[in-house]
Amino acid sequence: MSLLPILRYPDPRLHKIAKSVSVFDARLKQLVADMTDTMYDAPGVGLAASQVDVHERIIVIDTSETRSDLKVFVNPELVWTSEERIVYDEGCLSVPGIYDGVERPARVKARAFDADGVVFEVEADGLLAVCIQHEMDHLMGKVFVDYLSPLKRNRIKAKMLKEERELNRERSRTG
Ligand code: K2U
Ligand code: ZN
Repeated sequence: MSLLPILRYPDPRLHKIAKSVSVFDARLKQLVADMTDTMYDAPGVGLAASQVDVHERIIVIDTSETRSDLKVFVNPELVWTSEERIVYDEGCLSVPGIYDGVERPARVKARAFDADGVVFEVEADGLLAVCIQHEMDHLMGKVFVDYLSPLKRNRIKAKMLKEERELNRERSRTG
């Protein structure tokens, strides 16, 4: 069980664009395992490699109630999105404590490779559709607060920076 540190907004590394994976090897499998441990521990229903400062196109998702339906997406792409759109109250492990409405296509079809390099497709609606799009945004260097108004985004940025300063003060105090 290896937990990876999750970057906190507005860390500029969250805006790096991830590169495609070209080698499906033991390193990739170990990274997927560590990302999976980190997601379940957070807890979250998804995690993109960008959030753990690895800028490769890798996502892990588990939106099941029983936390027993892990989906691994390597080099994911959206092959279809619905005209119908929904607004979902999104959060993000990189922006803890902040939730706000984001409008996205209600249903999507995604194509990706699993950790063994086998291609698959998934059709999704509801939370899974939102999560796939949210995580794929991360791989493009986009955080959900980028969809909010500049006023809201600046207030969130200030709040996160204040919390980071307080966290750093606490860390230096406790050593
Ligand atoms: O990218 C992340 O930080 C993981 C998100 C995924 C997510 C974002 C928006 C909407 C759905 C999923 C975290 O899981 S946010 C925490 C959370 C947990 C349960 C349900 C929704 C959000
Ligand atoms: Zn996120």
